[in-house]
Amino acid sequence: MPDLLQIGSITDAMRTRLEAAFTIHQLDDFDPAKITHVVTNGHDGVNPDLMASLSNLQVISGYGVGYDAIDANAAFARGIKVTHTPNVLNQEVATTAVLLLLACYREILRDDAYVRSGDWEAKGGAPLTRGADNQTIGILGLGRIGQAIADKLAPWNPTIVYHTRSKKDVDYKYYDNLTAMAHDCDVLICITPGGPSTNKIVNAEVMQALGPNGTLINVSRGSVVDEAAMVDALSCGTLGWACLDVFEDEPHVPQALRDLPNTVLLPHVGSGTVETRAAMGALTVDNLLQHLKDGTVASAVPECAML
Ligand code: NAP
Ligand code: 8YV
Repeated sequence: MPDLLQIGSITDAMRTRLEAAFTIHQLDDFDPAKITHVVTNGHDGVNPDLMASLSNLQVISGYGVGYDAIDANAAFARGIKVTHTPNVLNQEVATTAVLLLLACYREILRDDAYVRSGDWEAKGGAPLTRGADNQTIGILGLGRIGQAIADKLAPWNPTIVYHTRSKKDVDYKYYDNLTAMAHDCDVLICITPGGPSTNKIVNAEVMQALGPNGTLINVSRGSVVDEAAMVDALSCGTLGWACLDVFEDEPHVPQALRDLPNTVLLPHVGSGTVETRAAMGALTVDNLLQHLKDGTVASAVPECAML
């Protein structure tokens, strides 16, 4: 059987299907020259030195749509197919973004604590919250998931605007300048890929433009937002609120961010339901098994689509 290198954890369902077709190796026990296939995830990716050492590598199958932890251009140059799991997680990640927005506006965490602590009985009704209807919501990255977020927000009657590098064929207002868009928004939702082109594009200037009444939601990658600048902006009130599923150095979240009351923090669970992770796992394995069968893959990343 061909030799597969496993990087990071895989689910039992994935293991069962993979064991029937591959000899699975762990990182502490493999012969680099024998490995033809790799299974990994969005967080671990493949270290460049490791990739260089796998002289017979043919496929890297990523469990997740984001592949910023894999050098897809280097893989393409060697004829290695990189695959990912687009579309099957669009609705789940969009739900997470909407959940964060609503939790923040309606102070769900504060009010839950208000009931549990006995403050309701002791002090009377909780302070009022912000209404989430009729907001201007800027989407940074109107791709598969960004569009699903826009669709899912419709019942709250938002004005959707967006920023991407290229204008899309949609009716929403397009901004070619992120700071200008942030200035006009109540909420900025980040859902671009990570990597060099988006590194810290949500900087101090963008957050200042979003302003003291603004809410920043990041469900993309921690690298997209300047985390230190965000802590400063939230601490001194130049940015109102932040709702974060992703961080610069996961799973380490700066203590300053944890101590702030104007944040909602999640442990990178945008796609983290049983149903969606099962669909992602199935596609991750499908790509590997299809390659064994006929040399093709089901969902290559764009850089490797021509291979
Ligand atoms: P996609 O369909 O490729 O959409 C990406 C969008 O970002 C496109 O509209 C693209 O438009 C825009 N974009 C790319 N680079 C940009 C830049 N430098 N400046 C501005 N806009 C840029 O990807 P997707 O499937 O929606 O996934 C998006 C990302 O979400 C993933 O790559 C991943 O990092 C993240 N994600 C997170 C979770 C989670 O658990 N939190 C789960 C799934 C995905 P242009 O090319 O025109 O710029
Ligand atoms: C995964 C993600 O949890 O798909 C992505 O890009 O960020 C998440 O769905 C991550 O890839 C870890 O596997």
